[in-house]
Amino acid sequence: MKKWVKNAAIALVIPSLLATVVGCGSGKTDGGSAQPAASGGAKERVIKAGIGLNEDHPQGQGLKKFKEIVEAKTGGKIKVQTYFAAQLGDDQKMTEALKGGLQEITIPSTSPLVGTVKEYGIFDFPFVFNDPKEADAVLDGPLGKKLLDKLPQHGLVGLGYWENGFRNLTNSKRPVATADDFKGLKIRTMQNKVHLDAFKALGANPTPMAFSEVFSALESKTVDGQENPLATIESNKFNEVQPYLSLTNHVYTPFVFLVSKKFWDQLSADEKKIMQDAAVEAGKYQREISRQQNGKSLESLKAKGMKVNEVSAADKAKIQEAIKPVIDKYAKEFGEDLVKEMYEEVKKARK
Ligand code: TK8
Repeated sequence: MKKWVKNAAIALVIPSLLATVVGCGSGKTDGGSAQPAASGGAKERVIKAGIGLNEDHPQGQGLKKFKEIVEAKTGGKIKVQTYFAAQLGDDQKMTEALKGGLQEITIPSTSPLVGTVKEYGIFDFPFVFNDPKEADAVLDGPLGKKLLDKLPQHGLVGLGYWENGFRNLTNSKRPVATADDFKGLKIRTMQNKVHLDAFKALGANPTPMAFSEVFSALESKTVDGQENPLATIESNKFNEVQPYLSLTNHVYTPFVFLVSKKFWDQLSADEKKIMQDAAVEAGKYQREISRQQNGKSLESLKAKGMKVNEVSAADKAKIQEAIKPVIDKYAKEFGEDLVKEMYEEVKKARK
């Protein structure tokens, strides 16, 4: 082929090849899939908000409330596409997607976030809170903010805390009422080293696992049990594969409302205020329905045939004693001053 013809052919082909590579390679949204500013100035944006739990779960209800508020307050300029039940992946995968600017919002438990902000592990200590109002006071106070302030360096912005709730143990082997009853149980835990080490200290055999894999692991008996709040146990039908429910209430897990910093930094001050206020307002609503649902779920799970047992205060104290070395170890790792501050905040909230 004549040299000039070859060069002309290359000159024609390369730009379109480059456009293809750049187009599919980036995959990144530029702050939602922003459209040119529609009339009225503000940009139109379509953003992806994904969570791990079902639409009927209080977390799903809270996200729909958030969507409703944001779309109303922006006159539809910001459209929130909602994805439930880990359609976009589990907590850790969606959190990574936010860091990369591939997704705009997710609301994970704080436990799997310890790989990003290790200090969130203090909320995995057992029996820290006696009731949800104490948790609200600590999370919405200076300590909760101190931890939110650690997120931007990791490409994340935290707009506040919602409620996952008090965790209870289910399993397919036996009632668990004492520290000894945990011995030998294969228990699924969140991807969190405090939970892993605490269950090991009780003689259990813990396996860290993403939430969306839990039902099939229970059904196939890969694991004997798991632990989650009552609303989650019911919403994910764990009662169908877990005969025993033990009301351990061993840990209160918060959700943290996360926004991709790549997206957040593209927003105007007005857009940021709308998002922040909506996360707080929807969070208040979500906490309320979470507490109502947990009450209803206990009765419903009993009616569905789960064998429910309480755990006495004396036995909870023995459980706490058995895992004390684990808590002491992680208090050093997370910062003893921070742990001290948490217990002081709890004491203040109790008064
Ligand atoms: C849902 C999870 C879940 C958590 C777990 O995304 O993994 O057990 O309690 O609810 O965050």
